[in-house]
Amino acid sequence: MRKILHVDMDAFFASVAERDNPRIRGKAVVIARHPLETNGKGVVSTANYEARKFGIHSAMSALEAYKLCPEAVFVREDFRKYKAISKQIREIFSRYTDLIEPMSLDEAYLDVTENKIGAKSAMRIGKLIQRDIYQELNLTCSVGVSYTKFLAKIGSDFQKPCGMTVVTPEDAAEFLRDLPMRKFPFVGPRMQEGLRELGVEVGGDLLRFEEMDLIHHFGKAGRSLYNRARGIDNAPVKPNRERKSIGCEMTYGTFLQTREEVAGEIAKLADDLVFRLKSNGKSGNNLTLKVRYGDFSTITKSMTVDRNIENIEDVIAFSETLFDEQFNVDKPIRLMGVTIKNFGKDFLVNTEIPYHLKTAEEVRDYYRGLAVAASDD
Ligand code: TTP
Ligand code: MG
Repeated sequence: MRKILHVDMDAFFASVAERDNPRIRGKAVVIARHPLETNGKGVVSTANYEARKFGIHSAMSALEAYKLCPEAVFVREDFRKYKAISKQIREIFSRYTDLIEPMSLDEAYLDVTENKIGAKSAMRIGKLIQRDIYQELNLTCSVGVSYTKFLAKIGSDFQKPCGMTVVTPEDAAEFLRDLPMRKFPFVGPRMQEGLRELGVEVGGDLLRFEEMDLIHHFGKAGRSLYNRARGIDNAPVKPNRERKSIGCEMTYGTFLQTREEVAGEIAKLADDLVFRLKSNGKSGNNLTLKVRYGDFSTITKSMTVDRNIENIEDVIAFSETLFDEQFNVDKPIRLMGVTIKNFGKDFLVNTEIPYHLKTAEEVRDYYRGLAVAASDD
């Protein structure tokens, strides 16, 4: 039986901001540029627990957050700092095991079945890690302890902040039975919607389905859902994976048939992708668009541009440019994916978003200009 921990920092960016600025401690803290500085643009990365009491959360528009709590302190992201802290956290993990799989700046899986301090109890290691992180970095984290990665991940989210949740093989079935689908890792809003249409609200509802049914509805993700609902997940903790690319893709149960639908889905993919890029501290200057048509023919096209792609506006504009040049909706589309590679060294020097552009056409022309300039040389 494996012993796996999932460690996730509490309100990570916001806790760092509070730690490093005593004047804002105890206040509602929102990580975003102040909407009054950006003409109401911008999105909340995260908020501290005080701000969450007002209903503020990640991915909400900064303007909406401001309306919910005008007194909130808005703090800009500082990815360089997060990266440095993330390294310190990993150093703490490495005191206990070398089997560490960082998932983002603020979370990692650890396999502690065999560990460097010869501890029998994974919970004990979880507590030691919480202690070290608190004493040395002045930050708190929550820990999930289980025999699979996905249960450990659910566990770390189960009681936050400063929580520890243990899910044993004996408890797993009961634990999953009443768990709402939104708490299942890797079940995004769209899959949740699909599941809701099938009458699946909690883990236990999944037990009614055959594996083939779920594969039919959700592709590969359906298979892992089938297994996970039964507490099965053999995925190993893979240490030190140095990623060469970061991407995300989506399979459409209902094929995309119009250019408007494509635009809508590109926007969603861009949102997911930029979040993954940021949480990995990466940006790159090559964007690849993959399209699989209804007849399963699959085409990927990529473009290299003159700077690192790291904001949603860039990803949308370059994806749309590629789409219009290389693809069409003559055949219905069953899958789209966007990937960024060629990671730059000077990542996360924020490229300025062209706020001066007003209409969608202006924005598109602006990016087309950049793309053309890049492909000329
Ligand atoms: P999370 O672990 O999802 O959130 P959190 O650490 O802020 O809060 P929690 O206590 O619930 O774990 O994400 C880690 C960091 O990633 C978060 O501090 C900010 C960033 N982030 C974004 O930039 N955008 C997002 O939509 C989310 C969810 C997180
Ligand atoms: Mg977190």
